[in-house]
Amino acid sequence: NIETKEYIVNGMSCASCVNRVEKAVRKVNGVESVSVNLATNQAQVKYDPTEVADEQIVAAINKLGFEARLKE
Ligand code: 9UX
Repeated sequence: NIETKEYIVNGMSCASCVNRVEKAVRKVNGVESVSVNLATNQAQVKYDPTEVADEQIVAAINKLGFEARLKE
């Protein structure tokens, strides 16, 4: 099964930031799709929870210098 989760991503200021985040998250094993919204500072990620955990998605974004967390 595929889960859909929303993350808050702080620190993005232009469209290239969006591309950087999407590219990095897309590379994570188990991620099926990612869509980042610059206006709302949110990322929607669809992934297989048997292959990847939230923490790994957050870490992939934070590694780029942004500040991500799971949306409550
Ligand atoms: Mo834009 Mo973002 O000039 O990491 S690429 S601010």
